[in-house]
Amino acid sequence: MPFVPVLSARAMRFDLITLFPEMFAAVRDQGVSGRAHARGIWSLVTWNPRDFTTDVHRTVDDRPYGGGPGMVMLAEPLSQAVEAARAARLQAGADTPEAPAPVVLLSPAGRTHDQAGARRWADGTGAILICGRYEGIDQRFIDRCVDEEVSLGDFVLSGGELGAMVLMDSVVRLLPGVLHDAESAVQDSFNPALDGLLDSPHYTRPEVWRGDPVPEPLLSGHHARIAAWRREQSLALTAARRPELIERARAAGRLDGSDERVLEQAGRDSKPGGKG
Ligand code: 9WO
Repeated sequence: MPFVPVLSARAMRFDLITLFPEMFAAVRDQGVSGRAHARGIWSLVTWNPRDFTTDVHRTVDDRPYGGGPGMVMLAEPLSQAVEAARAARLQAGADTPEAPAPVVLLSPAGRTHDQAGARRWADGTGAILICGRYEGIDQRFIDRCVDEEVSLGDFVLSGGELGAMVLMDSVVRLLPGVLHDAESAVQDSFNPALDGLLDSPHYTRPEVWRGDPVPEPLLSGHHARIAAWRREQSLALTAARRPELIERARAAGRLDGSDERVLEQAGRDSKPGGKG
């Protein structure tokens, strides 16, 4: 009987096209993502467009056609860096010629990254992430070489690197074996167990801090009461801050009668003349 792998487990690999490779020490060496990297669960390789220039000045940018402030990244060094990354990924067996990793540009013009996106990325083999600098990137490189653009939100950064690190952190922590039980995604905001609601507040010692006590249910030792209190807190916080997430959870059939009663009461409490 021939062995036919259903889905071979490939280690996740990210290739970063960046003028500032040193920045990636933050995600590669620190915290949860750093530990997972040290254990070989994922890898990170940087490619500096400057190393693919051929002029004495190692030029990676030039003035914009049509005028305007700032400089624009040259297409050629970026393109050569991407080709080198793609070849190295195949060489390393990180992906196959049939299913090459996507080339992704971090840009405010992209589709907004979210937890569902992070879960999809966690099922893949990684990506070649393009980190822009200066005023922007020659559009011809984007048109020819970039498969998709991803945004972290409606703000502008000085470069794509921090965005790429945010993206990778959100993905790596979902890979099997990365989190211990103690820090498990089971209790995280946006974990399926929370039905898309915001997480309830957290407390640790001391029991009274500067006169403020820990909420009594958490000290009760009564697991059902604690779970009910946390659910109420999640529902009330989500209704107050992110009402669209309540709508989404309701539409997905994730709120039961008890949840709806909590929401009704929370709605009354938050209205003028209501309690609190
Ligand atoms: C900037 C930009 C602004 C408005 C509309 C589209 C845009 N694309 C870019 C762009 O690709 N800029 C490059 C990367 C070069 C300048 C610094 N860059 C950047 C990326 N700034 N901010 C981001 C970013 C990435 C992900 N999520 C939010 C912001």
